Amino acid sequence: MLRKRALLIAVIAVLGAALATVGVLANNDRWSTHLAGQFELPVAVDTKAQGQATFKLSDDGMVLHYKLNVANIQNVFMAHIHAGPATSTGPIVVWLYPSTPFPALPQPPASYRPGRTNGTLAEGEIRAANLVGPLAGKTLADLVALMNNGGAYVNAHTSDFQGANNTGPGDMASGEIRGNLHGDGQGDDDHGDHDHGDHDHGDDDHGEHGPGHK
Ligand SMILES: [Cu+2]
Repeated sequence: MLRKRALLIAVIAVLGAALATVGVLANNDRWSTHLAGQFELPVAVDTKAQGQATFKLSDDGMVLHYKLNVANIQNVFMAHIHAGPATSTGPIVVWLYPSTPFPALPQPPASYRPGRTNGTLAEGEIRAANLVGPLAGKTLADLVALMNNGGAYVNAHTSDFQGANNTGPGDMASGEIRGNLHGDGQGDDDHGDHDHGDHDHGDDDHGEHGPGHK
């Protein structure tokens, strides 16, 4: 009798967890991530640069509004959403900064910000037409599915446009700061949803301020 009851409790617990997971996946209309050098792959980047990216889906699911705030980043020139889990790198699926791909020439591109950037690097709207790479021709729902499943990350790239690439902070063309996207549930406020245990930053829970601002 006791065993049966224990089994029943276990089943209820598993069902509850499953339903809670489905609920979160179904209800996300906001996503965010904290970008830092420690999350870069294949090797972490020792940099003071940080970032915070936030995304909010319109009620009709056709427009994804985004904002990318950065702090203490040097020589930034592009930032993207990439497809890929936290454990690997993957292709670009959305251009965040600049909002459309730049041509190979001239170098450096118009988006180049030599020296330090603090504050909002990019803000705009993503529609299906903005999807590139493996998501080209797909719908925003396909991007949302990636973001819900831990399959998308934001990466910001830097360069001094001299000599070799990837020589250190301010010259990381492969990516200087990165953060894996996670769902923040649903709501219209900009506060309170950033209680995920894997984030150890304490001063940037409000979407209007870049991390590192006091
Ligand atoms: Cu990128």
